[in-house]
Amino acid sequence: MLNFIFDAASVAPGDFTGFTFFIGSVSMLAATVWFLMQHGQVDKKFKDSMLVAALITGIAAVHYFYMREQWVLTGESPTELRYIDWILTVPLMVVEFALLTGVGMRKLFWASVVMLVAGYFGESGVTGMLDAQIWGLISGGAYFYMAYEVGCLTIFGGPTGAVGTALNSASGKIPSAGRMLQWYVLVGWAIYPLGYLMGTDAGMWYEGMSNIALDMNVVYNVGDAINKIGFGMAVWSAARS
Ligand SMILES: *C/C=C(C)/C=C/C=C(C)/C=C/C1=C(C)CCCC1(C)C
Repeated sequence: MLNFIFDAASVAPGDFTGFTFFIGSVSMLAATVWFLMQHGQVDKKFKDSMLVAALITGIAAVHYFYMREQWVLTGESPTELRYIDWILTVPLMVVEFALLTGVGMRKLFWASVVMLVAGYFGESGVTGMLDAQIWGLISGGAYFYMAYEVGCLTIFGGPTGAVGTALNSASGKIPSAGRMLQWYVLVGWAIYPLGYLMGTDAGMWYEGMSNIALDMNVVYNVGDAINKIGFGMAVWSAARS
């Protein structure tokens, strides 16, 4: 049953990108075990949050084992696997926000779908209609809307949507976790458009971004570690205090 872990092709020496896929797969698995174990230790109102954190890293772990496999065997970006992972885990992060704030998240859910579908179209080139830059702008618009809705702009005294209002008021279940969540969306999530720019820079004025020895996949893998494991740890530490 676990042959996707043990039969996986190994990473060649010097393949830094492959190495980050490997580290990603193992640390996602370890984080999942950790969150599941901590599930029994935290206060009742945090139990669902811990379970969702474990689900997020668990789903990612499976995808990372397959992504590593594809990278090692073909040397190509595992774009489909990557976006399947995201389309499952990002809405789960939205569920996590809902658990922390007690506010319904329908708008955030749909915005995340737009953000990821547009990103996939741009990165895969399957549509052939618009180029990566236009899809990137559409995706970025949905991201910006989410950041506004969650209240990221209030960090700078800016406006916010319903979710941000709930997060910033004491009515949220966990007010201090609210601020943390806003920083994750504002800074942690901003890693991804950087990776996207590096992966789709061919022929653009910013071509050469990808020459700084950082592959798009490395940037995405670091982003995932911060936003899936790091965010889960932050929820856990809020639950412990
Ligand atoms: C666990 C995975 C997470 C939290 C993935 C988040 C992904 C994003 C915030 C992606 C955003 C993108 C843009 C804002 C524009 C370019 C295309 C994307 C999809 C990379």
